[in-house]
Amino acid sequence: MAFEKTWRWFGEKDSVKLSDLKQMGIEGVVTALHHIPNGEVWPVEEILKVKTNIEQHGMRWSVVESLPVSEGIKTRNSDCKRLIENYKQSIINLGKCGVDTVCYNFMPVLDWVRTDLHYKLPEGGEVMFFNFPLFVAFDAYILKRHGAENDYPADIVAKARDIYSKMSEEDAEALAYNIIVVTQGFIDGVIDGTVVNYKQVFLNFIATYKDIDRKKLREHLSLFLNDIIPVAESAGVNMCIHPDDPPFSVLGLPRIVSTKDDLEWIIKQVDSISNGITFCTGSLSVNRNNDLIQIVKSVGSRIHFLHLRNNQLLPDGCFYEFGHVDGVVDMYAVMKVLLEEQQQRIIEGRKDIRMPVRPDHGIKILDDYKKNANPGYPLIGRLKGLAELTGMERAIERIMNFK
Ligand code: DNO
Repeated sequence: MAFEKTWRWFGEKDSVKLSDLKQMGIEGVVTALHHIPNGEVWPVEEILKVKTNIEQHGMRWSVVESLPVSEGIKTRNSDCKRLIENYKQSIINLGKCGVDTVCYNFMPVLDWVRTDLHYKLPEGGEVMFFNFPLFVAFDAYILKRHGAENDYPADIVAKARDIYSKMSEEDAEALAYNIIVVTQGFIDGVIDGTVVNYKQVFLNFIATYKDIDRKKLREHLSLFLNDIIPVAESAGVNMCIHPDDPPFSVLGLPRIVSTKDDLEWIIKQVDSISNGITFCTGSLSVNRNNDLIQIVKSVGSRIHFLHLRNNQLLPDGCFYEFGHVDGVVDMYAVMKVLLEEQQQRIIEGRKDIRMPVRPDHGIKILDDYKKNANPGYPLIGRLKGLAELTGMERAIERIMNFK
């Protein structure tokens, strides 16, 4: 049957054009209304404009990535009610337009985080790197977050101190800018390039979590799910939460979408197909204890969207992204168990058998150097990944005699 092949597209400003995607064998587009400010309703007319444009290019709008969950919902501040009403209305509007899969995340303040956006591989490609001690140096000594040293293991803090003592002021500033602004701006994070005093603004956001621990954040997620999932269900929309990237606490903030246990807990909060998961191999595999096969076996029936990519893991919590089928993720085994899940859906006569997949991130190679793509989203590197994944998928289907 094969998964629906999709591609993340950042709208008209993306260096890859919609008209290019068909040539690449793409069936569905993953995008968002990036021009609507975080927390505001996505109007039907705006949704339809994007949808029609995609359809005129012979594809479908497969997945919304992301409909951002505002900080006010995660912290349940005084604006929470209005924000949730707006969120519901956006889901209703998407459903009306026939856009039926919505990816979101519940990571406090920061979405994904990397310390180096241009790590050179010996072969000449470029990937993104997360250096844990360097990240701690950012938190404790560049950002100077109060009490940061107590939030990380002592040996990592010692390494962070050493790294910081050898850092130039320019490098320190560039690191902060990459973490707070560059990686977050294009995905509609809390801070974009227009904020002047971004380190202070970032610290202010972190401070709003001072009374929110893991338990409290879970409570907030549960309340959110209980509010929005019934609405999504009647709108015919499947919500799918994206795992934390990386899947552990950073900046002293709780992260609650990191493990099999977390995912099992989430789907139990509201027993509905609409309460689903984005299965991101890159994010989950950074925790060596996460057994991706077991995760699919446990929560597979609620997986609505696949992000496939790979990592190389290093000591001290460090890792870098790598080729889609090479690295710590046994992509063959993962692909096989996901295809089995799809077969199961066909047998059960479920409607959601598309299981949209996108090659997540990619190695910057060749002509990618001439283009100005968002970090992690080079054209050729991702296309190579898609080709590798598709080949693997075809071979498994043939060997397994899948329909
Ligand atoms: C990064 C992405 C994430 C993802 C969001 C989903 O490249 O994988 O930013 O889109 O977490 O809400």
